Amino acid sequence: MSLQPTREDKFSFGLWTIGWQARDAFGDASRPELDPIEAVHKLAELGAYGITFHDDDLVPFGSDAATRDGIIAGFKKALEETGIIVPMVTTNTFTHPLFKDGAFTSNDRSVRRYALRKILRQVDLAAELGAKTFVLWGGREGSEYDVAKDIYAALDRYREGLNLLAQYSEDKNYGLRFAIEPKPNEPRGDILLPTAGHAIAFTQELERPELFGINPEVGHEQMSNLNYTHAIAQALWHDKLFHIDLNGQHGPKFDQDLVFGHGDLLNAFSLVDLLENGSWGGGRGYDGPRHFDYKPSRTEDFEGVWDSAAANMRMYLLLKERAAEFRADPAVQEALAYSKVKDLSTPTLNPGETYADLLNDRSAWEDFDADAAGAQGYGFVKLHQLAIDHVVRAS
Ligand code: GLT
Ligand code: MN
Ligand code: MN
Repeated sequence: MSLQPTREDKFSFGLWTIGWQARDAFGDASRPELDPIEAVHKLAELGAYGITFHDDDLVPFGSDAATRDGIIAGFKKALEETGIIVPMVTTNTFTHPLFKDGAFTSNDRSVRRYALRKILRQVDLAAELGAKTFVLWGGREGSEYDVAKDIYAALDRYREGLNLLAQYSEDKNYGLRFAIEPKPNEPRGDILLPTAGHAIAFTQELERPELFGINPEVGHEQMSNLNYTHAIAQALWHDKLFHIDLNGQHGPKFDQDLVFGHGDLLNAFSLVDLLENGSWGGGRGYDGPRHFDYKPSRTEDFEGVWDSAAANMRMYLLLKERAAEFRADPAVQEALAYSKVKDLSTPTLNPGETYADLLNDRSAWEDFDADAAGAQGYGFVKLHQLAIDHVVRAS
């Protein structure tokens, strides 16, 4: 298996990732601006297939129509020259001070109306560039003070806004699918739809739930101390994994946006195994873009930026290779059987069996040796060690 990325690997990067100038709450930018055209060419050279962006990443906020048209034309030319595609776009509803209390859910109705206009304009550009997915990260939708936000009303307004986007996209035959990106906090003290589970539940309340899924980010779930692989498995199970943001995080702290796999490596391994190979029982994997949403560390110059971009793809391919070897290993198959991992796919009732049949089955209760079952080990540690042996290539 080659560790050289190709278009078939479907690796994509946000323009705001490699273009991050490393301005943070405590310090100024440590890198100059990156020209989006150069970003497209460089990503193509490194083996990526896609680039994604917020409206304002490409066209600075407040640009006039002629400037906007010129920038978009230049960007399209770079896409044509390189073959790089735009699988997803999103809108910036968090940087400008006007969004300090949110966009869809700002207490100020005029801000909510302006936000809808800004997002609809980006929906048009999404369609123009052939994007399939529209991501919605509501980083400013939330509060610091419980008494200052009516959460019922905020969810009503969120729903109203998302319903409008779906209706617009359908009326225009854009065929877009919308992916909500959960995050627990930062920049707001508490953000609405904080985890994958909250966001999935919310999609069920929309007029066209089938057009809405989620875009979970590794670090965002791990900031809540949740298991990212579990979140992705459940999103796949609900058919709601519309897009994915890969990066690295060291547990519950500020959002680190490290290179993929540079945080919890073993969780990254189980994730890649799931995305590539599906579940043990035959549940589907993921065939969409492998999108990296990371921040090249503030310590890096441009050489470090491109090294870190390449590192994301290398990490993914390394883990993909190790996952394939893990699955093919006879010792793993044996350990899996001992651990009864695949037995979980067998329905608990026989075909057509009713609760009356179950109640009549003496082997399930009267004759069942509960103590013997309780004494039996599962061998999970041995199985887990085999996974680690593959990750670190011990043999
Ligand atoms: C912002 C955020 C990311 C989101 C981006 C999409 S913007 O950088 O931290 O997690 O994916 O809006
Ligand atoms: Mn993040
Ligand atoms: Mn993200």
